[in-house]
Amino acid sequence: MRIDILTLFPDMFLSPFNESIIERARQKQLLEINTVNIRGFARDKHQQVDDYPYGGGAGMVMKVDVLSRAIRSVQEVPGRVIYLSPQGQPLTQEIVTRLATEEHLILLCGHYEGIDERLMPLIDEEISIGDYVLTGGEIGAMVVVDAVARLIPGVLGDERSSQEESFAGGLLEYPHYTRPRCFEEMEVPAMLLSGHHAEIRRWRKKLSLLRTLLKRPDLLLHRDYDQEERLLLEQILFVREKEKGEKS
Ligand code: 4GX
Repeated sequence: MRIDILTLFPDMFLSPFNESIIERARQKQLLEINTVNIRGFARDKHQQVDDYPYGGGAGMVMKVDVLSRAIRSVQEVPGRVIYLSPQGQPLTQEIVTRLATEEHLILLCGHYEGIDERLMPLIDEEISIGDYVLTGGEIGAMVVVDAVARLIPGVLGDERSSQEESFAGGLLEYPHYTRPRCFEEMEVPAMLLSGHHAEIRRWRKKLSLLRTLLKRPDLLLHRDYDQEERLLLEQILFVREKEKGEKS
């Protein structure tokens, strides 16, 4: 997958993309990331990339001619152009999964009051990373790259881990434990030491459901449940007295 990032601040991406899993994905050529400095497409002597808004008002607007040249410069291979903005579709794992199937993404990072509206025909999709206001689109672009990259086959060491985690199944993750067995009087749950793999799997699923119910009940509303999940939820919601304390 190729990702081009159009930005006024390419240096902001240096450490996030030159460390850890993203760096390894680039080394392995599973992912090609290019940062493109928008200022390089300004033509006047001051290299101006923004200007005063028509009609007046505070702040500056990014220039449509400069931005369109920047976008077209990376379109020798057509790519999906995404503008990071609070007005976009809120980013979800579903959107991330769809973006991960693209061969070429072009992420446009805006600053100031945003971009000239006439750039919109060149933009395929507007995405927001959440309902809050950032100083620019760069951190949003990093979030998109990070979430998409880990779904590219070969990027995570263990192929199962991207699917087993949070949200992949629409549920939060079950709790994890590692050594020592006892820390400040807190024991690792006995179930995990039992060696009964089928029961451990069920126990984890039940705790995923319980945790989602307590922390993110909104995630449970529009979800399809299989037979096992219905049973586990029923157990969670209607534990009868005599069943308390029994292994469940
Ligand atoms: N999720 N920002 C975009 C410029 C801007 C201002 C107004 C359109 C209209 C953001 C977010 C975000 C800050 C990026 C403002 N664009 N990006 N920028 N939330 O807050 O992605």
